[in-house]
Amino acid sequence: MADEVVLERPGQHVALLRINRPDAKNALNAEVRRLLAESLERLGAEPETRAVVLTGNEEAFAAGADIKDMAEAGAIELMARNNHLLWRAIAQCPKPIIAAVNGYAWGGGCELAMHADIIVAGENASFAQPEVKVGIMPGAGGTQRLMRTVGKYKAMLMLMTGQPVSGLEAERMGLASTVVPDSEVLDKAITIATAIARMPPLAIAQIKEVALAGQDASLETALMLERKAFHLLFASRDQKEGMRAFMEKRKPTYEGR
Ligand code: CO8
Repeated sequence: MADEVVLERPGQHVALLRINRPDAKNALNAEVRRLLAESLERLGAEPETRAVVLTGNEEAFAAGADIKDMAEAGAIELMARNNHLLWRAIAQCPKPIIAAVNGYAWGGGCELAMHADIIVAGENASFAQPEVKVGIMPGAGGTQRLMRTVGKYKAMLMLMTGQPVSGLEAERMGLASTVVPDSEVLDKAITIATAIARMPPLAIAQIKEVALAGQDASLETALMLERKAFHLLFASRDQKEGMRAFMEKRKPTYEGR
């Protein structure tokens, strides 16, 4: 059986993870979720990777959790699977993740996209939380991340009707960072990842950690987190290099130290 998550290296310091279950519209079965978590943990820890692009194929980013894997499961069995630990591994990846979305990003697929830091959507991509149509509700952060991303009224409409929104609508709603013609999605995501990979990695890591943690804290606490991280970066060589390069009118070289 071919690997259900494929790792490629499209450029220096950039990793590309491709979900590869074309016969099942990239539905997230246990193996895909395990491989995604494992890969992101590994990429998150290796210094040579500075940005990760996450994608599917032209038809589907991922059409949800695998319904066939859970249709007959009971509550205790689902609980014992401890899937949240795999999702947590994805959420806690310290490297920037750019989702390149074509086709269906439904259910767990939309939730997976919302684990990314940046979403590049194809015009005809389709984002939905259709769980309600099969008698359940989102279980991997969909209710919470969607509410925080697009606000109550857009979120409730999607959650309670299961109706999809296109890539164009998603971008207007703030559910995608940018929208491009379908054929340009992956290139655009790789271009963004490459640009981020040229930035000082410690600053990128602090931006990600503080921006995400601050979302769930009071403004005062979040501002304190920001201030501490800002001060901390002055201990890095890359801060000295960046500012000296500016003054010397040359390009900086960042080492992640
Ligand atoms: N699970 C399992 N198999 C799927 C899924 C899925 N989510 N989506 C598609 N497939 C399979 C189909 O069963 C079909 O397989 P087969 O050829 O063996 O019959 C194959 O992929 C191709 O699909 P279709 O023939 O249906 O293709 P269409 O182009 O006609 O339709 C759709 C594409 C519209 C995407 C359609 O497949 C569909 O509606 N899929 C289900 C979408 C859905 O309801 N997703 C939400 C699932 S629930 C969920 O995600 C809960 C998240 C909670 C996270 C917690 C983690 C456990």
